[in-house]
Amino acid sequence: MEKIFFSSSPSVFGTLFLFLFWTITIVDASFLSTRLLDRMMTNSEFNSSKKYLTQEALWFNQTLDHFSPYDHRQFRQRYYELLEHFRAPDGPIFLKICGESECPGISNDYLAVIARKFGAAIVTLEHRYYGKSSPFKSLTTENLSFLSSKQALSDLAAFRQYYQETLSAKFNRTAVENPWFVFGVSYSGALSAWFRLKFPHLTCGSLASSGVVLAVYNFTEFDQQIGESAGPECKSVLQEITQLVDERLATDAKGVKSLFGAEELKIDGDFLYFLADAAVTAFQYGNPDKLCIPLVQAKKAGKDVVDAYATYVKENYNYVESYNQKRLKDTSLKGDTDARLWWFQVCTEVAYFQVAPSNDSVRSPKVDTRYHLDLCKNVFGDGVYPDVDATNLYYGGTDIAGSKIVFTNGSQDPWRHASKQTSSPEMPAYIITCHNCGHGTDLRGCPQSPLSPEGNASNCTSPDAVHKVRQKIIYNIDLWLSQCQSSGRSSM
Ligand SMILES: *[C@@H]1O[C@H](CO)[C@@H](O)[C@H](O)[C@H]1NC(C)=O
Ligand SMILES: *[C@@H]1O[C@H](CO)[C@@H](O)[C@H](O)[C@H]1NC(C)=O
Ligand SMILES: *[C@@H]1O[C@H](CO)[C@@H](O)[C@H](O)[C@H]1NC(C)=O
Ligand SMILES: *[C@@H]1O[C@H](CO)[C@@H](O)[C@H](O)[C@H]1NC(C)=O
Ligand SMILES: *[C@@H]1O[C@H](CO)[C@@H](O)[C@H](O)[C@H]1NC(C)=O
Ligand SMILES: *[C@@H]1O[C@H](CO)[C@@H](O)[C@H](O)[C@H]1NC(C)=O
Ligand SMILES: *[C@@H]1O[C@H](CO)[C@@H](O)[C@H](O)[C@H]1NC(C)=O
Ligand SMILES: *[C@@H]1O[C@H](CO)[C@@H](O)[C@H](O)[C@H]1NC(C)=O
Ligand SMILES: CC(=O)N[C@H]1CO[C@H](CO)[C@@H](O)[C@@H]1O
Repeated sequence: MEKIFFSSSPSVFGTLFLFLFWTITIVDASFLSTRLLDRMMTNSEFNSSKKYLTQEALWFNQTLDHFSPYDHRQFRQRYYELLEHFRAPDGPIFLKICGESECPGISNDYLAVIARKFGAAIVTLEHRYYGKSSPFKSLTTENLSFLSSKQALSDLAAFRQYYQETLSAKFNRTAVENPWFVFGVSYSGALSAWFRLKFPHLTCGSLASSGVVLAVYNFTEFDQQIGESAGPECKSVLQEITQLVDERLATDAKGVKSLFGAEELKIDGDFLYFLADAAVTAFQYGNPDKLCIPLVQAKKAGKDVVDAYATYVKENYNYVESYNQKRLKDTSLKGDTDARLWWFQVCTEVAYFQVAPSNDSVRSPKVDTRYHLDLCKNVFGDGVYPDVDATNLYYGGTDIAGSKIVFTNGSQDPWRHASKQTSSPEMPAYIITCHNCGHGTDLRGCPQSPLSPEGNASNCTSPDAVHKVRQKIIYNIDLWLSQCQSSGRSSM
């Protein structure tokens, strides 16, 4: 099972070159790194039951519109800092980018282990609009016009300058820069890569864990990957369930929805999308057996597979309301705003429409392009649809012309088809291959279901696959930080 792909042929040269360079210059540090890491991972000091390392919010005055010459409005943006491991005053600063959800603190994941090793401070900035960083008290479509990845990247740049100045002032230093490194998982993994692309002078390098840098309109590979990750047996049960549910929707919609505790989903597409996602998350977050074993068992025992799936969904996927378009239209800041905000980004910039492929799909064929476009229009109004070509033109998609960016992916993660999966010079890509390796496994371990930020590599079916990629990550951070420091600037 365990297989690590290093680089595909066009990129071997680049990676090899870096490797040789590094062996000559800082070989001692490398062995130290590995040993230290092993010791730390077995160290009981690393309290994995603690969800957040800090939840003490700090605030920063951010510019609302980075691209207007005359709009000088500001809003309060939330951030966190962790100086516990910081080797003052010269240590590196790890900027952990928060993505498309509320950011309640600095989570206790593998990044904390790396930070300790490098004597790094960790700072994290909540994404504009999410959580407590909303510029407006009402999230109308008009008020969402400053919600974009471009604005978010400029937020990060402005924050990076502000924090550097604050830290320098604290230590009475002038004209000195600490070396920075940026990190992110998923959408924030894409932001991490794009930050290094657009602001190479502000960070020594970037880790884009499951970073979805390619905007995809009809994202059929997503459903195909679910089928592949499930394997033939589980896949065919999932397909049977889809077919039975589609039939029951035609005859007794209310009954089948209530079986899943989803009566509130009046639009059939919302219901079918919810059912598809409930299965997706099992694979995305590294818990395939929890879903597949009971389904396959039910099938073999001749039981009703729809009932078996309903049991799974009700026990493990309690997110019905975020699929309800009626709720998605709610513009108030009360309750959970994440779903509305992310759909806005989906409907304007990145799409990733998780449509059923025309053949052999796991999800219902009714989850199609039309469903997504109708949702965008219904929730946000006329004229709101994603221009993925413009997004890919701006960032380059998988042809991103960056440098010093590590891309990592999990073998069972459906999102990896929107990430950069092949190495290129100065941008190594690694895949973690194992039975429950999903989204962000390098930082979060396995399993992380349902949706928890922690994780423990010893719970992956191949801890060694995770371990090897983690060593590669450390190797790259070490290398790029040292190049940054030796050049006396935050970038080369
Ligand atoms: C990870 O999980 C294993 C087994 O569940 C446990 O023995 C180990 O202490 C955990 N490691 C960490 C770092 O939490
Ligand atoms: C780990 O953190 C949890 C939650 O903060 C706490 O209850 C527990 O006592 C801690 N354990 C250790 C060994 O420090
Ligand atoms: C942010 O702006 C407010 C109002 O203008 C001001 O009172 C506050 O001191 C500013 N905070 C920071 C951190 O600059
Ligand atoms: C935008 O939000 C503000 C409150 O922050 C509200 O007063 C205003 O009406 C909203 N604008 C629109 C067009 O809804
Ligand atoms: C910075 O300078 C101030 C004023 O000279 C002094 O009080 C403070 O202790 C210094 N801080 C550090 C960390 O050196
Ligand atoms: C997406 O799929 C729809 C429906 O199959 C099709 O009409 C459309 O042309 C596709 N768009 C792209 C950009 O592939
Ligand atoms: C449809 O899917 C089946 C099963 O995976 C496959 O055998 C067949 O070749 C596919 N047909 C097309 C047109 O892709
Ligand atoms: C690891 O697996 C064990 C046994 O299945 C489980 O009890 C534990 O909660 C898991 N740990 C994590 C961090 O998921
Ligand atoms: C770096 C790496 O191993 N990339 C692989 C990720 O998965 C795709 C599809 O299976 C391969 O084509 C890549 O080589």
